[in-house]
Amino acid sequence: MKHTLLSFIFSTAMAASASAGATVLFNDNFDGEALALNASLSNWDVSGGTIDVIGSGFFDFYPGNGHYLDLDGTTGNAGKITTNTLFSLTPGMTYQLDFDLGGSTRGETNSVVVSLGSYSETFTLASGAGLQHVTRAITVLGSMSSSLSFDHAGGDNLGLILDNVNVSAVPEPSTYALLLAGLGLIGFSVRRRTSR
Ligand SMILES: [Ca+2]
Ligand SMILES: [Ca+2]
Repeated sequence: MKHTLLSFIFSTAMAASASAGATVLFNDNFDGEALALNASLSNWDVSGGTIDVIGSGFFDFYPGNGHYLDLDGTTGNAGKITTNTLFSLTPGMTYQLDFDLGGSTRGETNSVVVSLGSYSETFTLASGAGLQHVTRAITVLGSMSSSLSFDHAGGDNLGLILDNVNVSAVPEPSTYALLLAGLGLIGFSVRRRTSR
């Protein structure tokens, strides 16, 4: 009985932390963007070159993914895309960055630099690398405002494929630990009262 109550409290706490968990700050699957070479985007600024919006019916290198980006457009100069959203990054939160990145499928290796806050990482994919899901957990030491960017190298009009970009905020595990410790104390006092 006591154990059942405690495990109920524990599972409730876990469920609460899971549902209260991730807050989506940004999501773009590019399906709402019109198919076009050297396109502009609703949620991103394009600079330093161009990108193409391709997909179903128009250079569909990865069928079944709606519309997506070729990060090296058709002007011989690869683009850099930067979110219009400026993220307020604060310590105590983990920012989860997710995106799908694919090889160009057209015979060459490409690389892109992905940046958010103090996080920066270069991804290099061979032509046939396939569409890969990337997940990164990003923490910050001090509060800062930052946009998210993908900066593609080169400029031969054949670039990496980008789709399904998502940024979520998740409370750090230490926050959960405090929550669980608090609920554990409640469980303990309930148990003492029950045994009296
Ligand atoms: Ca898509
Ligand atoms: Ca290329």
